Amino acid sequence: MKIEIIKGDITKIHADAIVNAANSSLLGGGGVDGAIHRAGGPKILEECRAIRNRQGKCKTGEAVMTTAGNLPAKYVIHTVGPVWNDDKEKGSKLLSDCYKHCLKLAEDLKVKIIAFPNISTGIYKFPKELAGEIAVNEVRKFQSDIIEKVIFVCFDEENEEIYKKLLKPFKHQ
Ligand code: AR6
Repeated sequence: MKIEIIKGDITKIHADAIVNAANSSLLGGGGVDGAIHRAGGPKILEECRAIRNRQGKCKTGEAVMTTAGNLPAKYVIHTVGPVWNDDKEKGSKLLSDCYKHCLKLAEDLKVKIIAFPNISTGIYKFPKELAGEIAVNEVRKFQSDIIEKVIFVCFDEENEEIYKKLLKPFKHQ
């Protein structure tokens, strides 16, 4: 699996799936969630509502999928990251679960290229360095014959620098 870093807006990315850092209501919010719903249009929210009606809220660490409305991607995989509350062990486990469940769901959807935002590092205040370590570890651990490329989309410079540093040792593999 190739890993790439892009600095920018995930709603502009041409991937088979982009990941949304949602909340358990699945009904939208601020940050990347707001941007995805704004750019993707009402179809995404409609599908999120249908999921809620079917299975209720999405628990922290879990993931669900919708189509991507007007976005260039095919699918949006909505995952709910943990809110940082100083419990490093519990938070780390839940954030790892987000990446694992998104990758698993992407495989089920036969996704070749998937783009992740820096889940939980905005409104949910998860420490960026730790979140980056978890993201890179989970992606590197995940063995897939289906997913060919994972893109980490960093919106802010701090995250971009963190990811560059974390991925430097693997650059020539
Ligand atoms: N493209 C890529 N990354 C982005 C974009 C974008 N357009 N906009 C923001 N980011 P956040 P969270 C980055 O707050 O911390 C929502 O209200 C941002 O810089 O979007 O998981 C949900 O509904 C940060 O690095 O998500 C939840 O209630 C990263 O995306 C809550 O926020 C995540 O920041 C989830 O909080």
